[in-house]
Amino acid sequence: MTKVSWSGLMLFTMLIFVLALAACGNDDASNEEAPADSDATTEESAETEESAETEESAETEEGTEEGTEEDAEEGTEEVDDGSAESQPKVTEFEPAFPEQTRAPAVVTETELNEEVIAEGLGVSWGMAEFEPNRLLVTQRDEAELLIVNLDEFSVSDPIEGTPEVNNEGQGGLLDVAVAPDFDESRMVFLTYSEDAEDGTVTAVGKGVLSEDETSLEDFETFFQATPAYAGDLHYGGRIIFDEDGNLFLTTGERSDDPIRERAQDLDAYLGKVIHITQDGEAVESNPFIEDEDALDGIYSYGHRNIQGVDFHPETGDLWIVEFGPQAGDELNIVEPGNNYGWPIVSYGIEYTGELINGGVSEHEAQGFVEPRYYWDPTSAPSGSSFYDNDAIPEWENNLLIGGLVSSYIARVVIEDDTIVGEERLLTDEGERFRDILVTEDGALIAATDGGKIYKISAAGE
Ligand SMILES: [Ca+2]
Repeated sequence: MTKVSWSGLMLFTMLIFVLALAACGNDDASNEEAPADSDATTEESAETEESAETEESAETEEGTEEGTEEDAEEGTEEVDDGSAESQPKVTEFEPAFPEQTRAPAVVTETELNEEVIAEGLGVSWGMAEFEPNRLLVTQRDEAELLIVNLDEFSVSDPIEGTPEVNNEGQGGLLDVAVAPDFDESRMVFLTYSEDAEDGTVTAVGKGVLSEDETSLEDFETFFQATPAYAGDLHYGGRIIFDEDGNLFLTTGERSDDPIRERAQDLDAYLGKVIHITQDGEAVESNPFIEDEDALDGIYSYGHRNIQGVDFHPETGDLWIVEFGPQAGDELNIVEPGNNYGWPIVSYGIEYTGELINGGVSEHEAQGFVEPRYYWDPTSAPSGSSFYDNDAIPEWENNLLIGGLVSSYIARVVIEDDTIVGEERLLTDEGERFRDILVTEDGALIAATDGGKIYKISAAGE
């Protein structure tokens, strides 16, 4: 045996040791997350606590994806294919084009500062920067709206006047956005799940933030994504303003079979991107406005559960992030009238392991739009934001995406609508990253289900 192979063996042994240390670090993080009154002492029981903390009914992302991750840890070896992903694929599908999944791993070279701005909060589902370094932050389960000050590390009392919500399952107070003319109008927009006849709906409403910032005045619901359904999963719920001051609202298809098939129907607002005015009217240029059988507010369809939305800073394209089934999470560019294929095609499979619709993954061959990217295994990608700032120049036009079950923030590098690189940030925190925001100063703000708000900025900024 030569010296070279011995040193190789030594390196291998050291690598195993380092990996073991890293794994211990993750365990510690998970345990810290267990509620204080829990007797959880192992990672497994900590995860059980966490599942119970979510909702027993949440059989999809929130429940089963955690199970999937556990299975992967127990039963499989890590793979190194040059991508940011270390776990093997769950499905046997092939991508439609090579860059559609597992982009090459990239690493940020800028030195970064990482701070915890706040902790002990609930699930902060949505955030909006309404003044420099001051955020409106929703609390999903408590249906509260708070102000978080990034300079003072302070959190306000709940703002009064927020809507009644149905907070069962994945429901509650969801996203927040401020009107483009907020400085004059002080208008705040919220999305939430609310009770309606025969079930619950995703709703949008608005109210005026009082001068003393303690209440929303004259709050009213102005749009409901009908039909109502008696379930508590897949509300979608992201909103963003376009340059004309109209709103894009995302919905989910309410998860269950067969209601999820309504994602394909143009007479239902389930599984859609919706384009409406600030009063809830359909935007006149919408693609199905001339179609008498279609709902006028529909912009695109065939979506599963859209959890992230932002405009590309250069192209102006609307990029969305949607929860797939097991291993089929998608990044899509939304264009009017397009059909994105759910639940007829998917790069994922059911959480039971069954194939979806017999196992058809190719979108284009079936007449649907191919996702620009997908994750296998599951990432559970949530809130997302493009980076459009000089503070970290190498991140320019990258998309930053919070991951729930995956417990990382994905940074994807895009060239001509193609994903050419992926990096995973804050991988050692053991947190489910629910929403992402880039401040006017160019800091990356990330809110977690574990009640923390992180700030990542260039060192020296
Ligand atoms: Ca799709």
